[in-house]
Amino acid sequence: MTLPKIAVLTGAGVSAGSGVPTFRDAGGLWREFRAQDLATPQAFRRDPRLVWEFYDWRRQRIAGCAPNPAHQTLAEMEADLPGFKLVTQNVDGLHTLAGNRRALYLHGDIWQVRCIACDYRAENRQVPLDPLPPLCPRCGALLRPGVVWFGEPLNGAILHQAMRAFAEADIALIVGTSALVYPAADLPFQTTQRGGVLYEFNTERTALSDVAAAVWLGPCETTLPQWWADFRRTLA
Ligand code: BJW
Ligand code: ZN
Repeated sequence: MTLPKIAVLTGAGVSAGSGVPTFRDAGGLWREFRAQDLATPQAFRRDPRLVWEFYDWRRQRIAGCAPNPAHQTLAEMEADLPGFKLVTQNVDGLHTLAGNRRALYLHGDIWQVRCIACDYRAENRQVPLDPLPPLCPRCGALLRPGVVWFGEPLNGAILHQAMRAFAEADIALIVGTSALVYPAADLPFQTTQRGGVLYEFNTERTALSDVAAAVWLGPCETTLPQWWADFRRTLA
């Protein structure tokens, strides 16, 4: 039997069950804070300390979070299916912690810092950060979080690999994302335009629900492991 090629796009909802705040649903970060004040290059130029306080607070919160059964299921899928590709919009690193070795991080990594003046970049897991804002050890300029803000281009090579994964997929799983942020929200259409199917896992319906062949409504930390257990039996 030929195993299906599966591509997965995850968003903040996959980490909600681990205690990481989402952005747009009830209790989400963009309900309390304005994205344009905290997640744009203009905001960082205007007030780097404020932006760093926001990221420092989130890093502290994420540092206390562990992968949940949805992350673990996606790690199992990567181990079991040769044609499996995981693409995430999340910056929390929980997919890697769960065991995914080839996850594509579209919006960067909250545990990376990079210099705004020279080419210094590094992993930095210090929580809380001291000093705040952190400074480049090479040239003394400001460091910034290694994430992709609104109005910034995504890493071209990562985006290219993600588009290819969805274009080649027989099945695309869309897990815990409102699918409102581009270009990530275009990825599922790469699959449907070439005859593949979408399955969605979310606590609410989204703009993609009508395009999906099936929607599993509920916390993905419950629905995704159940779906995978059932689907794996059909492959045996
Ligand atoms: C559960 C659950 C549970 C809860 N189980 N489910 C019009 C068309 C095309 C593009 C644009 C446009 N207008 C503007 C743009 C550009 C802009 C954009 O898309 N804006 C939209 C808002 C319209 N995009 C960009 O700017 C991107 N760059 C770009 O386009 O560059 C072009 C360029 C080229 C050349 C030169 C210059 C530029 C960059 C986007 C970067 C997004 N960054 C952020 C912050 C990252 C860093 C950080 O974390 O701080 O990424 S914003 C935020 O949104 C974050 C997320 O990754 C992203 C997506 O959010 P996500 O994951 O979907 O979360 P939520 O909260 O929205 O949804 C959670 C879902 O989970 C909900 O549906 C819940 O129901 C569900 N849920 N619990 C299952 N237990
Ligand atoms: Zn520097």
